[in-house]
Amino acid sequence: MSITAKVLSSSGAATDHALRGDYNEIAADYSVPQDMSRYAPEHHRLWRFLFDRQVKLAKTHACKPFLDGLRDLDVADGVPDFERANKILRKATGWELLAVPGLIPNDAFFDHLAHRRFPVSWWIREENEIDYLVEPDVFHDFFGHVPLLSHPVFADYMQIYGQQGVAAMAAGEVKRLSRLYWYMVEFGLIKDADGLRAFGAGILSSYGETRHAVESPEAYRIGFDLKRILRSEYRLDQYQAVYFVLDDFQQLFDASRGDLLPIYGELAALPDIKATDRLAEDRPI
Ligand code: HBI
Ligand code: FE
Repeated sequence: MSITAKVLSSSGAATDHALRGDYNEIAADYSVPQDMSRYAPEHHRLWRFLFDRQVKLAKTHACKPFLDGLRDLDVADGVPDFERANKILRKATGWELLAVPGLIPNDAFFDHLAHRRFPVSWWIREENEIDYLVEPDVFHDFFGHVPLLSHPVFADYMQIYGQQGVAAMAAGEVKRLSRLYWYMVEFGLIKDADGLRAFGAGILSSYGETRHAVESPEAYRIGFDLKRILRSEYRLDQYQAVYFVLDDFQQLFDASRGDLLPIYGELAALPDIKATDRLAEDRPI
């Protein structure tokens, strides 16, 4: 099997087309060097366009730890140099970034997280796909995911998630656990001192979804519930129908740290919940 076929079959990838990245020069852990000379002026210009548009909106729509982390990274000028960011991250929480060609298989992805390494796609999207792309690029991965890695509790949560991923693979429960990544790390909301704010990377790297998730009366927002999340299907190609809202990151960490096998066992007897379902026991926010 080719490398990209292996990645596609085991990454939970949302794609039915060939992967964009070049997987020919990867190391055993799927990393590649981030060669800054590969970025042309138009790539930096596109980063600045996305960055400026998103940072304005984030000021009123993102939670404070995200904004603090983003400010400390100081990446307004162009596609960030991961080594420079690593100096900041290592000092803050011990995390580091590693460049990858795109999606990587689940086992490699979970192993990196379990060791406090976050894989970041090095390439940036094209001008004609500013608002929607299928695979994660450097703007999604870096702007969306990296700022919160400097928050101590969220940083610990991401490592726990990687460890849970390794355990879920052994138990054949990756599909269920992936819903936790989706509804929290990608599409999570939090209620903080400023009100309802976003922290998920899928939200905060998207102009449209940031407004939809935080402002839209059509969005269904309910209190965090681990079992409800693990049972809930999700949408790949539309804004989410439901968002889960944390009280704080400690709540997420506490719910996710124990042995999840008994919970998977309990949920096996229950039906999945459709992405658009609204249940009587939900706690609307
Ligand atoms: N690879 N680069 C990359 N980024 C991801 O977010 C990612 C991945 N491989 C697998 C994967 N995600 C999923 O396993 C999880 O999100 C559950
Ligand atoms: Fe992501």
